[in-house]
Amino acid sequence: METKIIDARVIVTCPGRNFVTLKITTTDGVYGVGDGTLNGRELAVAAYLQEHVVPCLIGRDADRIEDTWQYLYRGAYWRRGPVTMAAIAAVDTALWDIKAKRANMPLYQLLGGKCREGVTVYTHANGHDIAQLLDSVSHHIELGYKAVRVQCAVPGVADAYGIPHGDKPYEPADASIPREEVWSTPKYLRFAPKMMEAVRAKVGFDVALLHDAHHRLTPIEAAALGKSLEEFRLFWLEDVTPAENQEAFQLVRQHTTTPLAVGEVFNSIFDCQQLISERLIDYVRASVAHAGGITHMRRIASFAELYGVKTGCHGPTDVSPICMGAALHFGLSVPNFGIQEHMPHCAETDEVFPHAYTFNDGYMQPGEQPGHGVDIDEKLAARFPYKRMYLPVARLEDGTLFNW
Ligand code: EZ4
Ligand code: CO
Repeated sequence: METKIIDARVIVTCPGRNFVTLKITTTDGVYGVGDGTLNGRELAVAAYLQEHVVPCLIGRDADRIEDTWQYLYRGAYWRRGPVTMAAIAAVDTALWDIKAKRANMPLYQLLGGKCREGVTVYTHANGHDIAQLLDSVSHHIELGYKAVRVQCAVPGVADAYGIPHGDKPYEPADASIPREEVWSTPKYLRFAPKMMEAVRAKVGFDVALLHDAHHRLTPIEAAALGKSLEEFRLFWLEDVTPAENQEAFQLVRQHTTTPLAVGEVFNSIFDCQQLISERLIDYVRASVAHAGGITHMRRIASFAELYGVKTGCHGPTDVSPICMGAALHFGLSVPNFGIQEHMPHCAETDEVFPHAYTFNDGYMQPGEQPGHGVDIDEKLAARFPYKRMYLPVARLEDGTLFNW
C-alpha cells in the first residue's frame, strides 16, 4: 500500500545557533527529519520550504525519493542555488529517514551496507598564538582524534579565520549585523609554514594535519602556499581560492603536491564537475545539508570515484546533528570516503537533537537505530527562538571588501 506524506513541518530553532529542520509524517504514522540549515540565511530556506515545497509534498508517495528529488529540482524550473538545494536536502534526508525506519534498518544498510568499520573524523584545533595552538592540538589528540585541522591567529593580523573571540568556543556567526574583520594575505603566507613546522615538531608525522585557507588566496598565492607546506605533509589544504572559477585550480595543481580539498559552499554536482573530471582536487567537501541530500551526495561521490577523488564532507556546527547523522551513514557506505569533519555541537544543540551517533578513538559510528538515528525534541526546540546571526565580513588593510 502506498504510504503518503500527510504532514510536513518546518521547525526553526536556536539552541546556541540557528537550525532549520523539516519533519515529514506519513499515513502510517512514521516520521522523518531533514536538515536544511544555511548559516546566516536560515529563514530564506524556511520560507522556501514553507511556502513553495510543503504544499507540493502533501499527498505524495513517501517511498518515491528519487522522483520527489527530480520533482523539486526540475519542477522549480530555477535550478541549483544554496537556498533551493538546502530545501531539497531537507526533504530528501527526511524521506531517507522514513524509508529506513519503515525498513527497520539503520540508513547505511539501505545505502548498501558498511564499507569500513568506522567513519574517520577530523576536528578543529586553534590558538591565539602558536603555544595555544600546540596545546589545543595535543588536547584533541588526547581525546582520540587521528586527524586535526590547525588554525592560528597571524601575528599582526587582527582577525584570522578559525580563531575564537575571547574565551568562547569558536563560532563564526556571532553578530546580528556582520562583524568586520581585517585581513592580510602577505602576513598569512609568511606565517603559515612556521605554524605548520611548529605543529609537526610537536606531534610528529603520525597525526593527519589539515588546514583551511578559507577562500582568501589568488591561484598563484595558493600555489606558493601549497609549495611552502609540502614538507609538512598535510592531509589536505582547504579552500585555497574561491571555487566558482574551477579552472583556477589548474594553476594551483601544476605547482604543488599538497592535497587539495574544496566544496563546502557547493550545492550541486555541476559546481565540482571540472574540478573532479580534471583531477584538480583530492577531496570534495559538499555536505548532505547543502548539496541536495543523500540522493545528490551519492551522485557526487559516484562521479568523484571515477576520477579517484574522495569525499571530505563539511561538518561544522552550523549544520545540525541531523546532517551529521546522515553524513555518517553516507560515509560508512560510500566506497570513496576520505574523511568527515566533526565540530562537536554545544550541549543545548545536542539536547534538542537527540542522536544515536557516537565518537570513539578517532572514529564515529552512526548507531544502529532505524533511520538516520537523529531526532528533534520539538518542545525543547520551541524554547530557543530564532536569533539573527551573521558570519563576519573581511576587509583588506586598505578597506577593500574581501572574502571571509
Ligand atoms: O566557515 O561553516 O571548514 N569549515 C569551515 C566552516 C565555515 C562555516 C561557514 O558557515 O570553513 O567553519
Ligand atoms: Co572550510
